[in-house]
Amino acid sequence: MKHQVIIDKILELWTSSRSILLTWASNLDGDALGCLLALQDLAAAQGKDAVIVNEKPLSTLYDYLGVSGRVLTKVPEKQYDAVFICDTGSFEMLGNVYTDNPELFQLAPIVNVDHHASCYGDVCWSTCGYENTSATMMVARLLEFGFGPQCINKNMATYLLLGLYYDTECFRNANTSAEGYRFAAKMMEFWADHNRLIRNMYQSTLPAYVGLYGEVLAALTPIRDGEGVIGIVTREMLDRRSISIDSLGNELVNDYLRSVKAKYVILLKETGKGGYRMSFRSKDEAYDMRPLAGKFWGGGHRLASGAFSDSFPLDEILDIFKSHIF
Ligand SMILES: [Mn+2]
Repeated sequence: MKHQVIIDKILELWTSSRSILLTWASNLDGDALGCLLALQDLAAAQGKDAVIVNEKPLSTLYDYLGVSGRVLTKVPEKQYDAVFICDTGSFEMLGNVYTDNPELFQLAPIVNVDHHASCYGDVCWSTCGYENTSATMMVARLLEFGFGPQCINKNMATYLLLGLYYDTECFRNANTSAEGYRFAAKMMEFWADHNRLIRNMYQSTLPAYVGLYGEVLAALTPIRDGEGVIGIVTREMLDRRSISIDSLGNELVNDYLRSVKAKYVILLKETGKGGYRMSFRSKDEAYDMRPLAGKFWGGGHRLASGAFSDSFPLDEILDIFKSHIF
């Protein structure tokens, strides 16, 4: 289906719905969150009732937005005319929100807005490629086309810009595109609060976390003369600082570890049960992180992948990394 036909269908469904469920996969993902907050604000302005639900409470990383009360962890029992899912690859990724509400997902029309190649839902608008660097760019297009640019107020523009900054790491990763810059310029014209986003996304690390990052960075394990480096967050480091693993986000791997001169970096985070969460970041297309993540049944993108293991001890994991040939 042509994009415009799908956009028309989505707008038709939005317009005819009074009660809407908005949901997404990861409570960390600022792009999905930006989409849903903007849609909820639009719904409120139009006298609709839209609720945002995630299986987990919103990460404290977003405290600065003052919206944690808007994200529920259980779907309120009532009639829904439509379900909008943003930036999420499959129903299964919704976790409890999906598994606890089988009837809702069977009966209500499902709209899937995603900038990855996903295919599910009654109306699926999924585009991958340079033209949609973030899902918020798609939502902005829906809002502008359906209700005119004047429907995007300062808060909504800030939420939409958050999505772009989250997915491009503020124009620093391979998702960065000319369209992304144009979109950011447009959101700035709508008075998006760029300073607030930058201050809170990149300049608000608590001293205990900076201390943890310093300890990790001071003890890096090089692979093949520094071709790659591994950073390790141990359970003990976290416990000593009363830092929970869930509060870490991607800051350490994206902003600090990746600043080290190497082709690729790997971060291991030890969980309470002796398992390891793994993040892989490449800075060179020739270093595809997916096969390495695949050795631990993980996956993702060429330049950014993830995995989890609770079946290998640390020394075996390090041996697997060191013996991998790209
Ligand atoms: Mn996204």
